[in-house]
Amino acid sequence: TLTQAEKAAVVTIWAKVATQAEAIGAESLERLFFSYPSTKTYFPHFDLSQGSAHLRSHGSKVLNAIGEAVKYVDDIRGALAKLSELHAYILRVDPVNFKLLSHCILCTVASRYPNDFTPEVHAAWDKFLSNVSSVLTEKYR
Ligand code: ZNH
Repeated sequence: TLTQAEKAAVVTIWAKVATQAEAIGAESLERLFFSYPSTKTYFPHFDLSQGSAHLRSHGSKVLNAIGEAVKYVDDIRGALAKLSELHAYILRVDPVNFKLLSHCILCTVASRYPNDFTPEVHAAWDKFLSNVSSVLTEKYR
């Protein structure tokens, strides 16, 4: 779990990210598919070209879910319960991919807000994304 200081850091960086959620979500996905091409296999039905409508709408869904986790940071499990079932039972995304996407989200945020991305914010954001990933992968069996 996050300390009070870590929660505060997450809320602060999220306030900036939320204003650009669609663009940041889309860029994170572009980075994911470009750096880790095997992740594209989950999206055969998407147009994955840079800036596509699919990337923007899916990117904004992913970031909105992260926003819910920020809002309910003390109950991420409850906030993301439905998504957790979706990823485990229906989508069956290999859990390793969550680390890759988290890394790409981290890079995107760092490159867009270099001055805000202090070591403390980096550490808190990384830990927070890792908590989100744990929740989304815990229903696997
Ligand atoms: Zn996921 C979907 C979130 C990760 C794959 N996702 C989804 C959605 C959301 C999400 C919100 C929508 C749902 C509905 O519609 O209902 N994810 C998310 C998050 C994360 C994720 C938050 C982390 C952080 N995913 C992921 C990964 C992968 C995925 C890693 C792989 C690679 N997802 C997916 C898919 C889908 C989803 C495939 C479906 C899409 C469509 O639309 O079809």
